[in-house]
Amino acid sequence: MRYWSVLFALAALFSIGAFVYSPFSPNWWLPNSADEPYHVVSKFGREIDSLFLIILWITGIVFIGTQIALVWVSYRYVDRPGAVATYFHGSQRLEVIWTIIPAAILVFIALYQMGTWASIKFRSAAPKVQPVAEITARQFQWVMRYPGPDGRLHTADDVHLVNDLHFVKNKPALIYLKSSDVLHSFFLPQLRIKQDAVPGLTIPVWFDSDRSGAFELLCAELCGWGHYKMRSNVTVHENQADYDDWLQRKIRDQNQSQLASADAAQGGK
Ligand SMILES: [Cu+2]
Repeated sequence: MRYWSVLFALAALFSIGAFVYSPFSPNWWLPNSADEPYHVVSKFGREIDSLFLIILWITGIVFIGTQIALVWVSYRYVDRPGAVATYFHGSQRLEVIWTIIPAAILVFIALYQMGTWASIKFRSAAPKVQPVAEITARQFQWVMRYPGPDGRLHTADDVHLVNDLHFVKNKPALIYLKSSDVLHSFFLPQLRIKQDAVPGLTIPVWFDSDRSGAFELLCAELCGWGHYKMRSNVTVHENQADYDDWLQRKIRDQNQSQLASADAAQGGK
């Protein structure tokens, strides 16, 4: 029955088409900002994407090769009357070859990605800047603590917000990530940043954006029934003055609500 080889060929053609198409359509398989689908907005984003593409090329070429072999073998060695199957134990040489080639590819990827990994994850690579905020994940929100006018965290003038991350364009942003209950994962898809939030640990995370605008922060670790509620806003400000304006407004709001609650505690006088 050669029909099977035709069926395999169709499935292979469809998948190979998807492989060939994907590098030319980043918006199809990589999260980019909605209004500029081809523009990766961060330095790490570009590095991560080039790693994705290299892996896509390697797996794509191997995939195309194995699919062609699969279709050819199922076509060429179809069951025919009178054809007798032969059995053999295996080929040591073949096994050595198909072990060494993937191992070499894995070693290449492991070495090739080291620089990117180091610049995103090694603490020695963290930018020497004041943190933008301390972010504590909890079921089910991101509690964000921004340094107030004194520029320092954990002082009386800190600004407390929920699900609202702000930082400035073209400047390295550093946050301290915590969790107060279970594992969460701090995920900035358009910036290609992902870091687990681990109870008991304070983990520095840094990133940048060369484009101002609105992006997303998600939790990428299924952390309970309300996991989806951790989708949050990210705002990248055009410049420091813009950011300072925003923070001033938040400080005013916070002071007002504190006054209001103090007022209410005193019986509304
Ligand atoms: Cu979560």
